[in-house]
Amino acid sequence: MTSDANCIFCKIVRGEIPAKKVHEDEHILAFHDVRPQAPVHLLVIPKVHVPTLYDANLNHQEALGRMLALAGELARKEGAADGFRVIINTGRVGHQEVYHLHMHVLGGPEPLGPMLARRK
Ligand code: DGP
Repeated sequence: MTSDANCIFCKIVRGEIPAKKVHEDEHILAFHDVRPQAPVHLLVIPKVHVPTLYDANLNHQEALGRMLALAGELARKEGAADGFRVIINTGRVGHQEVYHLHMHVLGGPEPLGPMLARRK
């Protein structure tokens, strides 16, 4: 499996730095974001080192599918039972900070801010 020696999320996958894990299987890992921006703020990542969503391809479909397929279950389990958001920041314009593909799962219990809300 591809792993990057210096990547912070690869280090979490390898158990070299701690994380508050909420799910782990053969393909993916989910853990709490260290700088939460909502009452529920999880990061869901492929275990394999894929820098950005630009770099994803069909070899990654098992991991990417599991990331989405488990988002609702994990959000609900962690306290976001009435809705949540999924965000994948990508590249410079997308304000990506950590270059290991990751999906943010952000949830309430109360409604989140107006980002991407319909403008009146
Ligand atoms: P972004 O690349 O901008 O989509 O967001 C990266 C997120 O990763 C940011 O919300 C903070 C989080 N983060 C950075 N380093 C660590 C870490 O070592 N552990 C955890 N749990 N989260 C981290």
